[in-house]
Amino acid sequence: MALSKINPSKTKSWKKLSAHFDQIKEYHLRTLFDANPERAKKFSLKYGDLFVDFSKNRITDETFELLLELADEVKLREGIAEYFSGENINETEGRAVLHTALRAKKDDSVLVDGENVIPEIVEVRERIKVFSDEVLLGQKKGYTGKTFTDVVNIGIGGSDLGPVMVTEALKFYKNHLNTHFVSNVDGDHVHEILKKLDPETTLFIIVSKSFTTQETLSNALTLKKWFLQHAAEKDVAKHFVAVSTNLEKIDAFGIDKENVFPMWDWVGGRFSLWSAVGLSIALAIGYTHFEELLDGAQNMDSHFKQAPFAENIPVILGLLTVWNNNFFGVETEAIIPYTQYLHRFSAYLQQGIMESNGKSKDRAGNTTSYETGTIIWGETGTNSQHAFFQLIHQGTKLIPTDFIGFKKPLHGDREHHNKLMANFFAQTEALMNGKTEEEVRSELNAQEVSPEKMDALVPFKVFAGNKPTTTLLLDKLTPKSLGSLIALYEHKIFVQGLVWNIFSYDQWGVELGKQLAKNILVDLENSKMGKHDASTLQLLQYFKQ
Ligand code: G6Q
Repeated sequence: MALSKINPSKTKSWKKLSAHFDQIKEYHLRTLFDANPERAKKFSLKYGDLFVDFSKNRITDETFELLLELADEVKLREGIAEYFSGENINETEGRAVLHTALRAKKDDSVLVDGENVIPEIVEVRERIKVFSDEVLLGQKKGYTGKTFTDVVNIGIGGSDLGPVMVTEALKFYKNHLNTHFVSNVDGDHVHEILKKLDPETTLFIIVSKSFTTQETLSNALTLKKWFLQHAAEKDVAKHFVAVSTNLEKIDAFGIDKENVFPMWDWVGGRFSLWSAVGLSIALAIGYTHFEELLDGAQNMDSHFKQAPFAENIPVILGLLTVWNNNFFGVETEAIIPYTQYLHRFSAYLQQGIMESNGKSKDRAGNTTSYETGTIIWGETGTNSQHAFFQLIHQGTKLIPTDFIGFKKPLHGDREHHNKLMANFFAQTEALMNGKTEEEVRSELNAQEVSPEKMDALVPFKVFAGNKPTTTLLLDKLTPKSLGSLIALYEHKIFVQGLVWNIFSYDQWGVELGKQLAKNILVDLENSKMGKHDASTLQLLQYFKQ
């Protein structure tokens, strides 16, 4: 079975949503809250230790009902069943999409081409456990008999962003190993990291699903060359590990078969941190924490699979994006975590969301007549308040924003945490309410500002408000809660892609640049120049001078 191929804009519910939008588009959130004292309660959900308040979105009861109708009409329920059961929903690559199987319970069964993949997954999990335990306990040693102190993950895109984001996010749980990430083919990146390493105590993990990625292979070769300036060829086996589906290519690199962790083509790179791609995570925080991360994701999977849509967090958040994107015409969404630990979270989600839903052909191959994937961006609060929040508050663009916060700080500093969270709540309140002319005038009055000055200042001090926000409040940043949070966004991606009738799990758009770069590299390394447009040719010649 394949995913439905229903043009959402032709459904009855979409048409109803359009008519409804015309009626309510000018409603102010203030008025909606005044009119219904139950609104906050009605538009909030709790699952485990995650509390989601989406009441500050520009919706009414009717919007909510119509969005749920849309989900039914585009056959979201059937789609979710296909997603989890290993159907080939990544049609253009002929693959299943099974990152959810990577965190499934041991006795679950998920069939790919008639074969249950769970036993293999469990076997690899066990190998990750044994390997990380041995490194952490000092049983695995480097070529001079010293225990490992540093781990370098060499990968890019999906083979880098997830591990970096999670190891940063869970730094509080970190052990004695230092983790480093080399991704950019910019030699300055790898050479900067090399300055911090000791060949005798460094473990290298080459992560590449295809094992053909130029950036990763170049960095891996540079690191191997550096290593061999200190050690012998036979020592490579002790210091280099690989995670890939391409076993032949790994063999040629000289990596010991024992040190090869498989992955599967039914796991997309950007969703692969739950597999052996997360080996650097297991090493950084220990296997038990890694398993808690998987557990948290598994919890969110159960919720997404089972909860009725009206109580289903990823479904609702996905539909809200559709509402904002396709009816309010918003182009971007900001994700603002109020914890420094999540400083790579938006960057990670930029790939997850934009590579998945940045498509303009529908599942039947037609150009979509409606907008699809939004632009994702963000930084941590409160820093972003002092940077770009001005535009969210008073700019001309409507930017729905997710605020992610935690009830408890990890280091227990309540004083700091209250200040941080006071800002967190203040922002969503300010974005919703804005500041009326009356409020501005009474404030200026209290400051005894002259009437002339007041008249001049008022227009600039008025905030329209009515900016949509969604608040996600968790208990504490733990491996488990992080796992749930990531899985929530993964499923939100699925919901949006399904509604928009696009294929979320391929990424053909990334290919063209890679192909051209190969040709241009030949031009850069040779005296003769290939065929290029006048601008590119001029730039290449200037670069080579
Ligand atoms: C993710 C993409 C992409 C991929 C990188 C690295 O979904 O497919 O970001 O992860 O291009 O690919 P390899 O793991 O094959 O080196």
